[in-house]
Amino acid sequence: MLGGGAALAVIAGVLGILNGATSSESVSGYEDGGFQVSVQAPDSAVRVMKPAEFTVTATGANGQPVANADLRAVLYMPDMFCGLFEAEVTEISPGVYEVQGVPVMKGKWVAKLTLASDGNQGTFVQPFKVS
Ligand SMILES: [Cu+2]
Repeated sequence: MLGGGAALAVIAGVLGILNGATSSESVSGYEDGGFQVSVQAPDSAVRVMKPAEFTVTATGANGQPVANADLRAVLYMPDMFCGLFEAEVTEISPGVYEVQGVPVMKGKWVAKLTLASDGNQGTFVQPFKVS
C-alpha cells in the first residue's frame, strides 16, 4: 500500500516536470549548522491529497555538495495540530535531494527539513500553501 503510493507519487512528479510544472516553483535559500541549502518549492500549485515536491540542494562550508547526508523532512500545518507527515527523501544526485509528501488538508503548511552530516546538523523551515 505504502510502496504503491510512493511509486505513484514519483510518477506524478516526473509527469509534472514533463508538463513544465516547474515554472510554478520558487527557490529559497537557508543557512544553518554550517550548511547552505536551497529549496525549490511549489508556488501555489499544491493540491490537497496530491504529492507536494521539493528539491533540496545542500552545500557545506567548503562549497562542496553534502552527499549521503541524513535528510529528514516532515510536513505539518504550523497553526494546527492535525499531525506530522513524514515525507519521502531520495538523493537524486550528490547533495541534491528530492522530498515528496502528501498534505492532507487545505491551508498553510511547512516542510521542516533536518539535515545531518559529519556531526553537523541544520534545520530549515520551508513554507508552502495547499489549495
Ligand atoms: Cu490541518
